[in-house]
Amino acid sequence: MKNQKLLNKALNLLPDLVETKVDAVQTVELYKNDNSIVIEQAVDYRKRVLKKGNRVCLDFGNHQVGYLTLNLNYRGSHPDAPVWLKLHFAENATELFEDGKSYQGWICSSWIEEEQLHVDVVPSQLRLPRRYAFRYVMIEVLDISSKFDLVVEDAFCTAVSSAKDQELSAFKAQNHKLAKMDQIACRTLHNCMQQVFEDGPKRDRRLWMGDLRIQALTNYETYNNNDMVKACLYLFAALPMEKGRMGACLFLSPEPEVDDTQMFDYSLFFINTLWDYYEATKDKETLQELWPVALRQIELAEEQLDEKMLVGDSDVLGWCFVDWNLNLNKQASAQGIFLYALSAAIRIAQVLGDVMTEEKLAELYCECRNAANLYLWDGEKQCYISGKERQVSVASQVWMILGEAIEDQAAVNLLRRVETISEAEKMVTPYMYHNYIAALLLVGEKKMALQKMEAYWGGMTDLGADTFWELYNPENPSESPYGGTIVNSYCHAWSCGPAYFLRKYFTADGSLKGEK
Ligand code: RAM
Repeated sequence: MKNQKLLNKALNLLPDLVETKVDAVQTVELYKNDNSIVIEQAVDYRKRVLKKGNRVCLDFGNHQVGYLTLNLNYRGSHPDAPVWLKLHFAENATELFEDGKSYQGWICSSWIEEEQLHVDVVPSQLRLPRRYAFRYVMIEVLDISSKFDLVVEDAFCTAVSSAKDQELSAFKAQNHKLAKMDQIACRTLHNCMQQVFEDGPKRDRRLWMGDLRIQALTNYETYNNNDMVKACLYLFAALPMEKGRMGACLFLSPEPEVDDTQMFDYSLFFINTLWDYYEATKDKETLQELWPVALRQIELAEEQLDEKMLVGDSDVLGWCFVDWNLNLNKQASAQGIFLYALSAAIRIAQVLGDVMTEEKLAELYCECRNAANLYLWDGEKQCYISGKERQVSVASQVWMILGEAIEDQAAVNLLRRVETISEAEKMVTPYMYHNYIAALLLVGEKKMALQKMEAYWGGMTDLGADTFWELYNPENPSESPYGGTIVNSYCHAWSCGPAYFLRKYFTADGSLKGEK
């Protein structure tokens, strides 16, 4: 199954990591006031002598991904027993108020960034072997001999990323707020750029196809590490699942291997990501070499169409991600995503001069587009519906627009109309919001795109985000698809889109660049 030739290409293109030493910038105390968290500067950690039960919280000033080192010393008698420490790392201050032990959700609790360890020798330097994603570290002395006290004399993080800040393209935002949004988005991408584009450095720390599409787009406007995108495309192509299906995500260690998860939408996004890569680089050789892999995804998706040329309902479709709104019916979104992938495939076939395939794909596109408009359009509600229950959702409209099942003024009207349909299922991830903003821009609704971006990503900024999150539902900020926010990721690459949108579409004078 594994294609060693493609794999070697991928491995040779993987970037090196850059290490940066980051000191803890201050010591803080955190407490809750009603529902909000108050963070106050506290006595410098170096000046504290820690006894049993004492805690000290270090603030590293911004979101970091790396390895923590603590220089430990003591006051009093020679240490006559080990020091028993608990360390709690937090990307977001809220994590420090959650109890890892009470988490009962479906995703593994081992993602919770807590450690307990014994230090036998003090003074000593403690370098934690595991990489963490954090801004804050709470150090708690669980037990220590009464004959001595612990002093943390120095604390620093060896931060790692393959993104080089000196290579970040310059950008002048329209105003201070947007500049901040861009900066947070860039930091999000930066911290997810490790050996591959990770989805989140706290969790799952791996390469996912759906996340890669957005990261790659943002990368072209920011760090421009195009070889890294190429490496990721080759990794996916080299490590297919059965019948050549693209896996939804893959692991690098101990050996590169595809996960056993497949998703209808993520397999197809390989095609769009390949096309975007070609548009950014004009690297035709890669386009040519990976074209068969891309085309195979269309063939496999086509097998899932029914006699009406419709993608099946959620119960037969298998996993199609779309969003973490767990009520969402995915059928209409999947149909739109298929159209979206098909149109990228048609463009690839054109560039490669593969006329026969181009014609076949164009025919398939028309059939699927007609089916969407015939069977999934509700004439009364004047919007797309999804599944047997005829569910209305924002996601369905967005993907039909991105798949160009509906265009021009009709598409503009549709996006405005769906806002007024109260029962319409909403979006809960920056991932789906990204696609929503893309749809608004595609239909020329730039003002609304900017407003929505300001309201949504700005909402996270107002809540103190240093990096943008995996999930943010303005109506329920403590939502989690995992049965507990303690495993949510607060630096999640699929939310780095503002840097892409602002840089590609909005200049400092407010005009629209690169309009489609
Ligand atoms: C989350 C992952 C990743 C995403 C999948 C579908 O669990 O972190 O970002 O692509 O869901």
